[in-house]
This record gives sequence, C-alpha cells and structure tokens, in this order.
Amino acid sequence: LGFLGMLPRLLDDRKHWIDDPEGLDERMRKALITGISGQDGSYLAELLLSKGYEVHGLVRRSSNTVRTRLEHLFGDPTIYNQKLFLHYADIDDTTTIRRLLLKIQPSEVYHLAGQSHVGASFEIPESTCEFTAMGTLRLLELLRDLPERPRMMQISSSEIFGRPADSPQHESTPMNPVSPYGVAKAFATQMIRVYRDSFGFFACNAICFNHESPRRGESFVTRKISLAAARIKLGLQKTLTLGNLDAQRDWGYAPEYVEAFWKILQHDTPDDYVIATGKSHTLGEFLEAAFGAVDLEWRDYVQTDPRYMRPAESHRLVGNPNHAIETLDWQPHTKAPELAALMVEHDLNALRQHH
Ligand code: GDR
Repeated sequence: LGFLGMLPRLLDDRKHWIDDPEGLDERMRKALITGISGQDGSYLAELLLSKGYEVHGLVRRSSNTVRTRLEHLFGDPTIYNQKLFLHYADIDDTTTIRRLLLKIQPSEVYHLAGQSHVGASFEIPESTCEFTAMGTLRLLELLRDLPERPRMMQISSSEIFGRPADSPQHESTPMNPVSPYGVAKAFATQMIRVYRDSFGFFACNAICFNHESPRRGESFVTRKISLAAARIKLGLQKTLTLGNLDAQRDWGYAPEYVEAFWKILQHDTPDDYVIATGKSHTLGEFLEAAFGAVDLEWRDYVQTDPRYMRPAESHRLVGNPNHAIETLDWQPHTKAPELAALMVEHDLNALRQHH
C-alpha cells in the first residue's frame, strides 16, 4: 500500500514543466543562471538579454570574476537592476536558493555553476563533488517542490567519457570518467536523466566538449597559451610551461555553445545533446595556430613541467554533435585554429592597452 499510495503523487509529478516557452510572451520570460560570472554564464546572460529575457544570476559571495566578465553590463543603467539581477547564493545554500526560486519564478534554469578545473579536482575531490555532483542534486530537489517547474539544463562534460569505448563520442557512449571532476559530472548527468524519467522533469544535459574564448579562465590550457603568445610577442614573458603536450581535444567557441543551451530549452521535449565541433586537435596544433598568429615558433618557447601533469588523463576526446545539429538546428562554426588566433589577438590588444 505504501508504494501504491505514492503512485498518484508520482504520476502527478509528471509533466509539470512549463509548456511552450515560445508562448510565454505575455508573461516576461525569466531565466535563472547559476554560475553567471563564469565564461559561459556571461555569454548566456548577454544572449538571453538580447532575446528580451529578464535574467537572474547566482553568484558566490567570494567570486572575484563577477566584475570582470559582467562589467560591461553593470555599466548600463538600462540593464543592471532593470533586466539583469544578481543574487548572492553559494550553490550549497539551499534555503537561500529556495527563497530566490519562489520569488523569481523563473521559466528557465541554466545550471552552470560548479568546480570546473579537471586538474584541480585531483587536489580537491571532495569539494568538487560537493559543488558539481551534490549541487546538481540539490537544485533538482528544490525544483521538485515548486508548484510550476521551470525547464532546466545542466552543463555536462566530455570528461564523463574519460577513456571512451566509441569515437567520436555521442549521447549514448558509456560513461567512463577518469578524474574526480568526471565522476562528479557523471553523477550529475545521470541524476538529470533519473529526474527526467522518473518525475517527468524538463531536465536536459548539454554534454559539452571544451569550449573557449577570450573570457576563458587563465588556468585552462587555451587561455594560458593565448596569453603567453601575446606576452612573449610583447617581451613581457620569456617561456611557457605546460604539462601533457600529447593532449588532444575538441575545442569550440563558447558563444556558439551557449546558443545551443538556449535551443535545448526551447525544444518540445527534454533530451541530452553532445555539443562539440566534431574535430579533434592536438595541443601542438593549437600552439602552432596561437604562436603562428603573432609570427612566433612555439617550440622556441614551450617547456614542460610534471607539476602540470595529471595523475590520469582523458584520451582522444572528440564529440559527434549530429543530434544537436539535426534536432536543434544548431551549428558549430569556429574551429580550433581560428579560435586560437582570435584569442591571441584579443589578449594582444588588451595587453597593449595596459602597457
Ligand atoms: P580540460 O581543459 O581538462 O579538457 O577541461 P584544460 O584546458 O584544463 O586541459 C586541456 C588539456 O590540456 C592539457 N594540458 C594542460 N592543461 C592545463 N590546464 N594547464 C597546462 O599547463 C596544461 N598542459 C597540458 C591537459 O592535461 C588536458 O589534456 C575543460 C574544462 O572546462 C572542464 O570544466 C570541461 O568540462 C571540459 O573542458 C570539457
């Protein structure tokens, strides 16, 4: 009887998402972005503002990137505190997030917050799992209690594949993570599926391969390289020290990836999508393009140090984005060599202005 008694409640739980976000015109569309001060959060905020959304962002009290990536939006009095609102809440602060969800009543939730550095996750596995794995579960539980559930997506990662059985990897490639970060993302990804299948959530995974931009954090390899190439060109740095030079990745352009996030939540049904370019490049190829953009030969400057090596590495990650291309009418346009050049050009211009 216990289970049967629960059945109507379980069935009731199904299909409680907000139908037809396209039809929300009379009611303003409201989005909540966790991790709004990150690379993707800042691009997504711009995209949603350009589409007429009211955008709410959660920021960590201690986040020091809020100012840098969102500064241009703060400066505009027609945007900040008019259409864009920031709220302080750490991702484990469930009472505050519950209060915000009830107050804002977002129609869409974009869950981007988490500890995102794979290398660092070997040093801080517990907090990585706390924020990235449990953070997602807590958010799902908070959404479960809402009378009208927003559609939600979680940014998943190619790190869930680790050492993959298939190449290129697609939505059904088995998970085989090799880092604490990958394990945390695998948990979050599967939990999204469980809430979708069991409780009828409109919950989706964007399984993102590496995506970069001039707003990328400086400890990720592409930005470390673009900054170094620019600084070496200007005589501000002599060498660049990296870890595993055999790395191969599928590098895309972040502003294009956040378009996919939005499209995922506009589709009729919730699903998971690999977001990738479909092309794999070696770190050497990225270095060649980045240093080549300022007429330098990377081999003259790059050295390696075991300090930047990881105890285990994901291998030959390359995504198959066909499901997103066909279903969402989405396209990755910028490929790695072009991406490297645009990042170096940005860093060069920024450094020239400051020196
Ligand atoms: P990744 O990105 O781990 O793929 O995760 P990162 O740029 O950190 O590393 C890419 C590859 O380059 C190798 N590498 C180095 N990496 C860093 N950071 N610093 C170095 O000096 C260096 N030298 C070589 C790495 O070993 C690795 O093989 C990113 C993150 O954004 C995740 O959050 C996201 O989920 C995945 O991309 C998709």
